[in-house]
Amino acid sequence: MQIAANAAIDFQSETYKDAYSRINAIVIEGEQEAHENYIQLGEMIPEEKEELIRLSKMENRHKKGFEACGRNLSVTPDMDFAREFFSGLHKNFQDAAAQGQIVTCLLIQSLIIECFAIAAYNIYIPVADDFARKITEGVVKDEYSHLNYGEVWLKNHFEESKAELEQANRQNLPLVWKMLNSVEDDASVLGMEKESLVEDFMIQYGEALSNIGFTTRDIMRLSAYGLTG
Ligand code: Y39
Ligand code: FE
Ligand code: FE
Ligand code: FE
Repeated sequence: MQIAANAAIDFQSETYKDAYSRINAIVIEGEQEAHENYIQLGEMIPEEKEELIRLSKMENRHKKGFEACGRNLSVTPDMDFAREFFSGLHKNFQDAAAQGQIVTCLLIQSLIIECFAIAAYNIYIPVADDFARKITEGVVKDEYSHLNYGEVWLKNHFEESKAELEQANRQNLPLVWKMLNSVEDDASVLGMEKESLVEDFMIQYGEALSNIGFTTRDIMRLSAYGLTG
């Protein structure tokens, strides 16, 4: 007989709620920044502004959904922690946007952050409380479409984007591993193991790079960058 993966989790314990106050905040802050990033991308790619505004509105809905998940468990999200958590990627996105570097901005938001979100939400769903699971199942479907947006744009501009993608990957992928390390213990309290998160991220990110046009050899090199750093 199959026992639900979350049967043993006490969602009301102080330990769970303390860890949730940081993970929930990260997700809320991530959705808020994703909302802003897609608005900014709409300014940078005016011919696709309408589509990008549509994505930004989806991110805003995600944020509201995850705020409700925190309220449902009577948890107050630690937003200071979350802003600090995202500060590296946030700064790199802002610097790239200021220089009109569409490719770098797309790599940060539509590849790295979306793959991070997909991995985290996939791993969270089986161990989530019933309320959060329903919300997260709806959200993760949208994240695949955001990832797809970035893949299609970068595939269509692959040759002229390749060098900037390499550089942006080298600059930003190590930040992802640092971010994961910094929440490893909290994620584990929620029933999410770091090795599963890394595995799922690598699968999503590798598939994305492949869809854009990178060779298997390139993908091996790019996707492990900074992993053991
Ligand atoms: O595109 C999006 O909606 C992404 C912003 C959201 C990112 C969520 C990042 C989740 C990281 C959670 C780490 C848990 C271990
Ligand atoms: Fe989202
Ligand atoms: Fe998204
Ligand atoms: Fe797996």
